[in-house]
Amino acid sequence: MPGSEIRADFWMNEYITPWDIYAHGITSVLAYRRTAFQEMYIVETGAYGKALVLDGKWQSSTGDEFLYHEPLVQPAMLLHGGPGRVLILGGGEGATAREVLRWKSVERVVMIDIDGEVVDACREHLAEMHQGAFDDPRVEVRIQDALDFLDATTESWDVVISDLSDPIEDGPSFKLFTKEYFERVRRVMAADGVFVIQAGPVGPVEMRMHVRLVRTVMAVFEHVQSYTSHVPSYASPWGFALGSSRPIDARPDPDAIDRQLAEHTNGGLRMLDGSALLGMFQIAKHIRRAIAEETHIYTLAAPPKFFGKGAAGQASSKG
Ligand code: SPD
Repeated sequence: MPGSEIRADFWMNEYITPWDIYAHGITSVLAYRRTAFQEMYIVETGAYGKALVLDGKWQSSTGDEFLYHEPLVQPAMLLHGGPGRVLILGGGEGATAREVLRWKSVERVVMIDIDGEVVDACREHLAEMHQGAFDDPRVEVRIQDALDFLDATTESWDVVISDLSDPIEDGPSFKLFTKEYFERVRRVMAADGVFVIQAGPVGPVEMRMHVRLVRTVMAVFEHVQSYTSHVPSYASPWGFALGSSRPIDARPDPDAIDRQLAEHTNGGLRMLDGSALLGMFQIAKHIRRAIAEETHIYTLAAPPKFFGKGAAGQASSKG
C-alpha cells in the first residue's frame, strides 16, 4: 500500500503502557552491554539518529534530545541566574553537562553516574550529544551511587540536576525519586539553590507519576514549578519539576529571559528562549488540577514503579 513501506528489520519496542508500544526501527547496533546495573543499547535509528536505550527504556536520541536536555537544564540555570557549582545526578550521555557548560558563571560540574560502562559507551559513540563536555576541565565524572555521594559530599551546590533513567521496578534509579532522596539533595544545596528533576510523561493516561513527583518535590521545597516539553521519540510529552527556596515566576518576561541568556551564556540553544520558557511554564488545566488534588507522595517505603521494560527483536516480515 502506498505510504506504508516498512524500512527496518530490527525493532526496539518500548512498552509505554500495558496497551501501547512505541517501536523504533533500528538500522544498526553501535554498542551493546549487559552491565552490573542494566542492559544497554546504543543504536542508530532510521528516524531519530543515534539513541541510548537502557533496560528497554528510551533515554535520548540525537534527533530530538535538545527538546529534553535544554528544558531539563536551562530553566534551573536561569532561575539561579549565575550558578557556579552544578551537580548532575545521572546524565550519562553528557548532554546535560553540555547544557550546563553554556553558562559563563559555571566553575565546577560534578556528574555522578552509577554505571561507568554506560558513560564510557556514550563518550565513545554519542559525541553529537556530549560535544566534548567530558573533556572540559570544569567537569568531573564520578562513577558512584548518587545516594552515597549525597551522604559524603561536603560541597554546596547552586544547581542540582536529576537526570536519571525512569524509575522502573528493579532498575537502578527508583530510590532517587523519593522524598528522602529530595531531602538529601536539599541538604547539599546552597540556601538559594535550585533543584530540577526529569519527572516523567504527562500524557493523560500516564501522568500519575509526574503528578505525584511534583507533590513529592512540594513536600521538600517551598516553591515548585511543573513544566513540560514535547519530545517526540518519548511517545508522550515529558514533565519536569523545579524546586527551590527561591520564588519561581510562572510568567517570566520573554525579553528579560532573552537578555539573561545573551549576557550569561555562550549561546547555541535551539529550542529554549524567553518565549519558549513562558510557554513551557503554562501547564494545562487537567495537569494543574491533578497536582492540586493529589495526596500521595513517593517515599522509600512506597517508591514509584514506572511501567515497562522494552525488548529488541527482528521483524517477522518486511513490507
Ligand atoms: N536521561 C533520562 C531520560 C529518561 C527519559 N525516558 C524517556 C522514556 C520515553 N518513553
